[in-house]
Amino acid sequence: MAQQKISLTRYLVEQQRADGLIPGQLRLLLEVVARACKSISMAVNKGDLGGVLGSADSENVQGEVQKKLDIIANEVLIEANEWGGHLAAMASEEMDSIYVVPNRYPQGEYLLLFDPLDGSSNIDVNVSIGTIFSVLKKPDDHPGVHEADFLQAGAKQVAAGYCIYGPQTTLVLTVGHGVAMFTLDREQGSFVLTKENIQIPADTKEFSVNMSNMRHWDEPVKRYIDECLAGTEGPRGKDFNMRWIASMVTDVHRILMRGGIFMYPWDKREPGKPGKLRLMYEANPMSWLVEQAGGAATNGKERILDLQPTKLHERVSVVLGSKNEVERVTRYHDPL
Ligand code: P6P
Repeated sequence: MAQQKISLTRYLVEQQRADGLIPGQLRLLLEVVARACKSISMAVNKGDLGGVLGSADSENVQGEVQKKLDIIANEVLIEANEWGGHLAAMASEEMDSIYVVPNRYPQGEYLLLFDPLDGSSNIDVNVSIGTIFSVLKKPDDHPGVHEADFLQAGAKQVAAGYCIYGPQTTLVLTVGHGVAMFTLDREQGSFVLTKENIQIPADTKEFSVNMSNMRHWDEPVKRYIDECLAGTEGPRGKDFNMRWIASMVTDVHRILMRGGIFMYPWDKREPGKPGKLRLMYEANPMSWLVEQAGGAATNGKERILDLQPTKLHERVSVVLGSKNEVERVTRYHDPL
C-alpha cells in the first residue's frame, strides 16, 4: 500500500498529542505561516509573468535596496497573521519597528519574527530563495507589547523554521522535538511530511563561505579555510568542496540535508558590525534548527542561542553546521 501522506496539520496535532509542545494557538500560528509561504511561493514562481521581479526603488532598515518580492512577501505574512488572535506583534527584516496587531483584532500570546524573503540578490536570476521565521512567547508580566519584548535569547524560541522556494517548495520546522520537512503538494495545495528527525553528520568535506571576503577575515577563520584548501596535502588530510549560493536559507538547507559548515564571519570591511547576518530572524531560527538536527551554531566563540540581543535588527557572525567542524573553528578562536 502506498505510504499514507501526513499533512502538516496532522503532524502538528499528533506532535501535540505526543509531547504537548504545540498548544492550539501555536499550531494555528504555524499553519497560517505555512499558508502564507504557499502564497509567497506562487508569487515567486510567477517571476516576470507576475511583474514581481526587480527593485521596489526603496530601502529597508538595513539600508538595502528592497526588491518588489521582498515587500510582497512581507505584506503577505502581515496580512495572513494579524487577524487570527494568536499573535501580539510581528517583526521583520523589512520593517524598521515592530508591527503590533491592530486593536480591531484580538491579541495573542506569541511574537512572530521573519525575514520574508532571504537571498533577495538571487530573485532576479532564478536561484532559490526563502522565508525564515522564529516564534517567541510574549512576556506576560506586563500589559501591551513593546520592542523590548522581542529581545529574548534564541534559546527562548518556541518554534522556528523556513520555507524554500526552489525546484520544490519545502517547509522545514522545529518546535524543540527534532526537525521535520514538508514538501508542497501542488495538486493538493498542502504541505506533506517528507522527512522527520533530520540529522546533520558530525563531520563534513564541504564548506560554505563567500571566499571573496577572505582578505578581510580574522586569523582563526583564515586558518580554518586555508587548511580546507590545503586538502590531502594539508593538516586536514582530506580534500574539501565549496558551495556558496548566497541565500542563507538554501545554504543551510543543504547542510541539514547532507552536512557541511556555513560561515558568515566578522570581517574588517565594516569593523563596527559584528557580522552581516541578523541575529533575531536569521541566525537564531537557523541555529535552533541546526542544533535540533545534531549540529552546532556559534558566532565563532559563543553559542548563538545564548546571545542576549540588545537591538531588534542587530547583526551577528555565524558559524554553523556539522558539529565537529564548528567546534574546530571555535578552538581556533580560543587563544589558550
Ligand atoms: P553576500 C542574503 O542577502 C544574505 O542575507 C544571506 O541570505 C546570504 O547568506 C548572504 O546575505 C550573502 O551575502 O555578501 O555573499 O552577498
